[in-house]
Amino acid sequence: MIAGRSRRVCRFLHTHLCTFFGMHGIPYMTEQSMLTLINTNRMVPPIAPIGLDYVAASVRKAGIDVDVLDLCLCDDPDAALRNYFAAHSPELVGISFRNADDSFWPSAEWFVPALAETIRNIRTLTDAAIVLGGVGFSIFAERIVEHTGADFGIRGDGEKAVISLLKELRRGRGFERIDGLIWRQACPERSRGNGPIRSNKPAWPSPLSLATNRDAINNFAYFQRGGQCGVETKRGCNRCCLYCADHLAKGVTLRLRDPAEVADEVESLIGQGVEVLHLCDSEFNIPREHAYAVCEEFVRRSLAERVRWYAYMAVVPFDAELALIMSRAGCVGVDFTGDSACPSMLKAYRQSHLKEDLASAVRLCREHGIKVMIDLLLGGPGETSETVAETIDFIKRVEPDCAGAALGVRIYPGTGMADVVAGEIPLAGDISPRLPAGVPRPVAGAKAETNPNIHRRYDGPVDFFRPTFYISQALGPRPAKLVRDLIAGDKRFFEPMEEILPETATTGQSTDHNYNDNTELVEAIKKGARGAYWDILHELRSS
Ligand code: B12
Repeated sequence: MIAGRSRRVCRFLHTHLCTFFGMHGIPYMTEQSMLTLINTNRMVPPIAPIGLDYVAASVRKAGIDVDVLDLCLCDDPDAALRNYFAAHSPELVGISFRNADDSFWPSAEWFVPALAETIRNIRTLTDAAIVLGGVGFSIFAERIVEHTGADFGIRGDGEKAVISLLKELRRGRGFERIDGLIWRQACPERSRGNGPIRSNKPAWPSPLSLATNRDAINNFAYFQRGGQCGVETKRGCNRCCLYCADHLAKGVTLRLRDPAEVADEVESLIGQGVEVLHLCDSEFNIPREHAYAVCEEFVRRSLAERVRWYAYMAVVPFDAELALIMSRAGCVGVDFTGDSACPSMLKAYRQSHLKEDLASAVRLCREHGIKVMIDLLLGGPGETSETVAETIDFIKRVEPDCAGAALGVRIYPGTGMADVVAGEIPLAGDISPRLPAGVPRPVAGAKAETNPNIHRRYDGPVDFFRPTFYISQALGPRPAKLVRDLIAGDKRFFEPMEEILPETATTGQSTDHNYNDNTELVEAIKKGARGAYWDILHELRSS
């Protein structure tokens, strides 16, 4: 058995050889590793499994052997799994599940069945217990454990929880002690996985400090194939947007990283050849002071000379001072959570910005050489053709580089949207839909199946575990056509895909910004494009 650092180097080489060569034909000796982490996200363009990178680093730091099997960079994932488990017998297999679905209407692709299939496959190859984690997993934790037959899941941060799980598997099996753990109570008369599911409180440790080496996955391959890599400056979000599920996965307490630690990590990625980053914070500028401090540290180390970066941001707080330091720190693009430019819709979505703030955010970005995208969320509770028109007209006048006109709000359990649909909180008077004549009005407390605002691609009872969307009925029978007509060919907008027309059984031209299997992006990145996907698509359209 190879030990210590040399073993880790071998593991690193092994992982990278596997990911480069699809694990075919590589001779293995049977080895005992404690933990094998598997990335199952094969969506293209590929996004690096940053969560696994952090978890693997933490486990290694605790002196535990860990392998990373990255199915995204393998040509044949089934063969990769077969070859790997023919040669390795880990004690625990950890599977990262980033996206439970693509959260995009009308594609509404659900990835849980494929995860269940992968788990069935792994069960035929190893007796190791299986633990799930990841942001998509954390949103639906118990349901996914139940649906896939996994032994365990970790809701929230995986770094410490997975180490505790390994320890408890070996000694006490005191599973109730492990924060974040979803587990099955022992059920002696039955075999694996049939006991009742128990959930511990989520794993959101504070203060937050992470390893900065970022060398457990092949970040450079992701940079080449995915055009960017990620870094987090904090975890958690203290906002309460009506539709957002971030609090389920990351918690509502802002857990800030030391700016020097963030900068160390950026330097590690630069050292691996990564030149473009996308911050993985829900909103970089919340809190503003922390964003400012991170930028100050980047400026102090002159990082802008070596890396450029993009961020998701709330529209407020944002001011000239922050815009200036962001641009000096290497920020080249911001995607703002605009949602709408109509006051009643901003209120419905529980946003604290005004439409004037959107105008100011775009102007500040322009003045500081930062490209700007505004993400809109059309079709929410109370949306009418007038409110959509008001938003689109305003955005056209404000002139961002681009705007994402997403139509349809993914309804997540445990969010304000789910409450709206359940009729548990009545719609406020001023956001009640002004429905056209003859359109049935949703009744508070009415069954979801009869709610005319709900859109889905599955049969049976409405279940928010599956991709389920809200599009205000007031937008009429062809809401995407309505939105596209209002956009009227303005190339700055990413439009919703037009409804399937019964007479032709075809869909309209897609000019949307769904990054799920987006071949336009894949081709552009192959030819050398780098950056946030909206920026790459924008460049393609303007050239
Ligand atoms: C940044 C971001 C992006 C960026 C990514 C940039 C980059 N270079 O990384 C971009 C814009 C490209 C993007 C694209 C998409 N995204 Co996105 N994105 C995010 C965001 C804000 C952060 C994700 C992230 O990296 N977090 C940081 C890492 C460290 O956290 P983590 O993955 O959760 O890992 C931790 C734990 O989960 C756990 N863990 C992870 N793996 C494992 C494994 C084991 C075994 C264990 C025990 C624990 C564990 O430990 C980790 C460390 O603590 C999240 C929302 C959020 N706040 O998380 C949405 C989010 C993940 N995205 C989402 C979606 C839907 C998408 C798209 C599918 C959208 C689309 N249709 O185009 C694409 C998919 C792209 C792809 N190829 O996968 C959804 C997924 C929701 C769902 N239904 O599952 C989210 C949650 C946003 C939302 N609420 O809608 N995204």
